[in-house]
Formats: sequence, C-alpha cells, structure tokens
Amino acid sequence: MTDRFVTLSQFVLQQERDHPEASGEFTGVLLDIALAAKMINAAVIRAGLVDVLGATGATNVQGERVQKLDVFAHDTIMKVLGSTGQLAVVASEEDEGIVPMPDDAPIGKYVVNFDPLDGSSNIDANVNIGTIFSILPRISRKGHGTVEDCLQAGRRQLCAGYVLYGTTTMLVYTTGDGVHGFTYEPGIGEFLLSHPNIHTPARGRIYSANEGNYARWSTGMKRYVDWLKQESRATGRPYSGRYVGSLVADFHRNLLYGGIYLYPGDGRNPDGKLRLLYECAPLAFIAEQAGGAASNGERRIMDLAPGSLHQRSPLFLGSPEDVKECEAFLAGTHEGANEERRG
Ligand code: P6P
Repeated sequence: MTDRFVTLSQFVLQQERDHPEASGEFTGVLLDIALAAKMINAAVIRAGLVDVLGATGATNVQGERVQKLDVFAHDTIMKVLGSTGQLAVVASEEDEGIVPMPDDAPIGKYVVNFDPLDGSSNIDANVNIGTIFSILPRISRKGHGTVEDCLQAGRRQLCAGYVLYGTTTMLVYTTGDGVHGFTYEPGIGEFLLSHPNIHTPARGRIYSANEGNYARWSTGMKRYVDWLKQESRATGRPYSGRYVGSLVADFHRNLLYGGIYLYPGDGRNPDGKLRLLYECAPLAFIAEQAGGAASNGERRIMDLAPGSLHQRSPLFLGSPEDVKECEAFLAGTHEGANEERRG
C-alpha cells in the first residue's frame, strides 16, 4: 500500500513526467475510459434496484442475449470516447463492424478496442463482471480510421487495462511500464492507487477452466488438467480449481495469487470462445508486464495479428511456469503427457 493517496490522474501525469519521450496523449484516452468506468460502476451497483436487470431481448454479433447493462456500458463508453477528439476509430464486442467517430468530432490518432461488459451472463447473479480495453496507435494516415487500424497484433498496444466491478471496483492497466491497480473510492469519485507494480507469481496453485467442456478437449489438454489434480511434483499438492465464468474476475485473482486461466479450442469450437482483439490481447499485455505469459497454446498471444474483429483464439494466460507447462502437455513433450489418467 502507498503511504498517501495517489489518484489515477496524478499517477498517470507522474508517469508522463517520468517518460517525457512518450507522447503521452493517449493517457487522456485512459482517463476518459476511467470516467466511463465510474459511470458504468454507478449503474452496476444499482443494477438490483433499477430496472436494468434482464435482457433487452436483442442479441449481439456473438449471438448472445444482450443484457441492458451491456448496452448501457457500450453506449457510455461510446459517448465518452466519441467526444475526446483523440480517436480515429473504435471496435466493440457489441458491434459487428468498426465504429467511426461522430462526424462533428475531431479525428485523432488512437484506436480503442473494447469489451464493454465481459461476463455479462453473470449480471443477474451479482457475480463480478468487467470492462476490458486496448489502446493502439492508428496506422492509417488521415480521415476516419479503418478496420486495419483495429486489426493490429497485441505487441502494438500502447495501453491495455480492465475494470473489475464488484465489492470494490478496480481499474488495472499497463502502458508497458509495469502493471498498476487502482481501487475506486465512491465517496470522492476517484480511483486511488492500491496495487502499484503488480507482479504475478512464477507458478501458482490455481487453474481456471470450464471443465464442462472436458469431453471435447484434446488429449494433451485432458492430460494437463488431470495432472494438475494429482500430487503435483512442482508444488507438492494438487492445484485448486477456481472458475467464476467471468474472465476479468478469474484473471485478476490469478494475476495476484498466481495460476493459469485456460480456454482451449475443442472439437466443437477449434478456436475456443474468447476474442483475440478485446479479450486475449489486452490481458496478454497486462500478464506479460506483470511477469506472466499468454499463449494460444503454440504462439505468444501478443504476436498474433487478428484477421477479423471478432476472431476467437484459444487462451492460456497467467503464471509463466504454468503456461509453459501447459504448452508442453499440448505439444505432448511433457513427461506427464503420456501418463494415463489415474484415479
Ligand atoms: P463459459 C463470458 O461470456 C466469457 O467471455 C468470459 O468472461 C468467461 O471466462 C467465459 O466467457 C466463460 O465461458 O463457456 O465457461 O461459460
């Protein structure tokens, strides 16, 4: 904990002063996203009281039932970002195509890809949900941004972060200079620095997976999870299964405690469920900046160039030794990969 309150704005401005070589203009975008997060948080904590529960009946591009809070979160972020004059284009989980800036707004040089409310199926059960965002430099030269501006590999990100709405709401981000966590203090309406320089343990004791998909997994995937449940030679005890079903919540816990989140491809969905652009890539940037790792099972997530906005990718994310071990099982090169399931 720090010895005095430091707001997100103060911290970001200090980071700019410490790195004069960085243009820093995108930090204005980060602060705008934080403003949108405060507005979404106000709606999320009242969700049980105000008629925002329940679905609108519409479905989004993913074919998922759209919850009212989903719509509110998307619209709120668009209202805030659309007026900054710093963006060329955005892409959202809720929209099939890119979202251009309003005609009456100046066009800027940054791009934001975001998932306005990830884990929204948990809304009605009051389980943690989150916003995930990624800020990139535009690559098109002028005018409205293009889909190519959004479809850049994760290593091109300038900033990535998430907001975790819950008992306390947190904003965690990186600009490539470590990972920093801020806890929202509603009494003063500020995000206060609470977790400076987050580092994830080299190895954890937690795995997060939807084992309801076990029957469809590859042999290597099955052998890995079976192995984690045995007396693990590395930690001397079986790993614990922890799965909220909300990526931001599962990732945040594993980031702090250590462990691995895994959502593999399977016989029905070879590329898994999670979207590369606005789920895998931003969390991969954060994981790596915290000393962790993020892989699609064979390659570094940050090196993958998306071919389409909602492209999915298998995701293995968290402590570096756990991710590396998982990859070895998937490749069939781990000593445990040939052990039959015991017990
Ligand atoms: P499943 C939520 O829909 C989400 O995108 C992530 O937040 C979460 O980790 C995952 O899907 C849950 O998927 O198949 O386990 O319900």
